[in-house]
Amino acid sequence: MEEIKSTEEGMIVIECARRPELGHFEPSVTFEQCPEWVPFEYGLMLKNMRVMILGIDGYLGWTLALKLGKLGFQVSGIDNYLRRDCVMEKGAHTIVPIERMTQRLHAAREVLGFNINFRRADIGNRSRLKEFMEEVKPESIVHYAEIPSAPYSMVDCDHAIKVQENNVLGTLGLLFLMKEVVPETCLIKLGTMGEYGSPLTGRPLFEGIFPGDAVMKWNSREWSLGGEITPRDPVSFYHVSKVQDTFNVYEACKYWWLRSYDVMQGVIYGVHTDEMAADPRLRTRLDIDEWFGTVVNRFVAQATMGIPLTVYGGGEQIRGFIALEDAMECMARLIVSPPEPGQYDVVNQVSGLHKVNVLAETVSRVAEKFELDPKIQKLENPRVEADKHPFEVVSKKLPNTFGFTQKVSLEKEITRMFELLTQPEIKRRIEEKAHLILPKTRWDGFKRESDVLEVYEPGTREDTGYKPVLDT
Ligand code: USQ
Repeated sequence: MEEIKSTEEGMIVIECARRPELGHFEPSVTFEQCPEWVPFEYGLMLKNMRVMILGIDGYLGWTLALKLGKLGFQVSGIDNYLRRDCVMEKGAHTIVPIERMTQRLHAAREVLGFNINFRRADIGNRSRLKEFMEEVKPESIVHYAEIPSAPYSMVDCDHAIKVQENNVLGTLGLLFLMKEVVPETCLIKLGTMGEYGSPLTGRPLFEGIFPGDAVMKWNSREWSLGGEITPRDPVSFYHVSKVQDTFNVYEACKYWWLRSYDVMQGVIYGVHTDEMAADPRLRTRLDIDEWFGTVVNRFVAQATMGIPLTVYGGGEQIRGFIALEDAMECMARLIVSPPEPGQYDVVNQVSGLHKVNVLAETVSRVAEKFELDPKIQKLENPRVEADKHPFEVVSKKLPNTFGFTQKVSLEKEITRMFELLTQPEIKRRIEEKAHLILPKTRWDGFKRESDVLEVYEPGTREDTGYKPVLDT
């Protein structure tokens, strides 16, 4: 945030680019002595740093807003309630009831003691977003304003177009706005591990860009791959939208010297952060329907209601996962350490790799502590995805560069979920939408419910397959 300038006398002084009224600093002032930087839970942060969250009303956006507010950031955000609308359109609802935004803001003020500067706006409404950006002058922008569902994007042509239009064009417009209004601000863009697919060769999933010493060999010749974007093999039209975003963000950094972290996030699960636990009005949404529910969240809801856990296909497919609370910590750590101007950097944000059928076993084991006795059902896979495949994920930057270590184990977060989901009001809300659990959206375009291949008791299958590798 400091600018080095030469004075007329030829002396080097440092001016605070953030608050020029502070005047020039002594060049000998160390980073730790700078009054603009203050210690916080994860090191040093820019005092009252202004962070704008696009998509602040969503599962992640709201959770992050509360976390950042509590840590002392000045939080602003926009949302057009698209997530609420898409879920409603499918006849579903969040099983954890959430307040309207005005109530949420009020509760954050009353219970946690900070204000969030909210504006109802669509990311596609560039004049409105521009006005808000000019007013707030965010020092970091977290971009969650996308439709986050693979199955929703596969419903039909209209849904595929809606997802790609919202996600790809929204991000592209945002990049132009940032160039115009806040070119020094870091864009923290939510990508996804699903951009990489699951290469059958076993090639490691590097952090978006090949390491310097990677080489390609062919026909007795050899080339360096270092610094090039790694191959992408998206697994739905939604994941394709994320790949398109990747290239648009990468280009914008190249052309205009914008800076960005592209966060390749694994599947997030869970309900807990300390801030949300402070008051029921502060909770974030939790979806369990076939379109917006992700696998762990769905399994816990199913186990709560005695519905056999819906493992798609053989259940041998492996994905990267991270608990909500850990994912939010990663975001806070990235926000305070922006990349250099012009730098496009990628982090793989996962804390564990799991096979889907093993997840089902884990949820079942924890369920026993709540006197639940779920079964597991294997369904014909509605998706087109590799069932058996190797999976080696490189995720070194968050632990090694940003100091992140996993705090929440899978079992711990599943336990917290059962504590919440077994409450009568929430059970009632799951019950109301139980007919939306079995998948009817298929990647082959036909609309029909998947056949049940088998139903079995947890603990009766031996796991003999490939062991995933997380290289940290
Ligand atoms: N699956 C089941 N049973 C279910 C639901 C899912 O076996 O009832 C399987 C799927 O076949 C898939 C895996 O679980 O192999 C993960 O599916 P998911 O629905 O939990 O997650 P996915 O569609 O991959 O997308 C989710 C979020 C998305 C995020 C992505 C991260 O919706 O926003 O980008 O996770 S990742 O998967 O790493 O790309």
